[in-house]
Amino acid sequence: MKPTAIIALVASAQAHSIFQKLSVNGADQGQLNGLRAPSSDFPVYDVNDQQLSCGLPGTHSNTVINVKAGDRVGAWWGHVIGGAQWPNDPDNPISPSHKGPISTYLARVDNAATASPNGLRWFKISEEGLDTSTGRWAVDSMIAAGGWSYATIPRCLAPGHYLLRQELLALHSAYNRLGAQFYQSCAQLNVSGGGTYVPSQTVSIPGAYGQDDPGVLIQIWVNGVPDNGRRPYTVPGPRPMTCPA
Ligand SMILES: *[C@@H]1O[C@H](CO)[C@@H](O)[C@H](O)[C@H]1NC(C)=O
Ligand SMILES: [Cu+2]
Repeated sequence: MKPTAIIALVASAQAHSIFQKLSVNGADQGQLNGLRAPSSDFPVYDVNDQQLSCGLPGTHSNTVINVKAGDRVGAWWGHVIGGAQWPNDPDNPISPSHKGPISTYLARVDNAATASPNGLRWFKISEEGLDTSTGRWAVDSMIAAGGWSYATIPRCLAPGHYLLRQELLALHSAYNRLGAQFYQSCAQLNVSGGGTYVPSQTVSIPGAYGQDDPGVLIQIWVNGVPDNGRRPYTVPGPRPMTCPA
């Protein structure tokens, strides 16, 4: 490999991110506790990759985190495991170049500590894309919140074990096919309280996205600004579930 190629690889590696910690109503649950998180900060590029479910290989906690329906859970993102790669790391929690949406999904499982992440029926509980009035992406909100990105466990949800999957989709190079970068980990939850609702509309992951979906293969740079020209951006996948009235 030529030295220039190595430098290019290192430069791109420095820009990635890992979801590696959970909070419940603001209470930090501890580094990698209750999580399945990649050890590498590299993304998944292929929407049909099995690792699109809970991310690249890494740690797998034995813990299941207790939450109540209606709780606000936070996912914490960092450049590498532990957060910053070095003091004043400008790419922690992620390089600001990595504009894009953040989505949170749940899937019912029998045992969140041991369930396979594949073959599950996922439903989305929250999404943030682009604010066309400000040009602000979900990733910008996450950086402004010190690496935290939040979702609320729906109040109507039936109790039981779930995997929670948060996905950050970086679109800065999404103008190339296979250029969009999917980052994700899963948290292992035991949901109590709540109601009886079990969403019937679900998707497979992988399976929910196509490589050429308009939210995956997209040029967000318009006149040198990564704001999609302030045109509406539709986050890939289904819309978030809503509780029955
Ligand atoms: C889930 O949480 C409920 C309520 O705290 C608890 O009673 C139950 O034992 C937990 N179940 C499992 C399998 O962890
Ligand atoms: Cu990156």
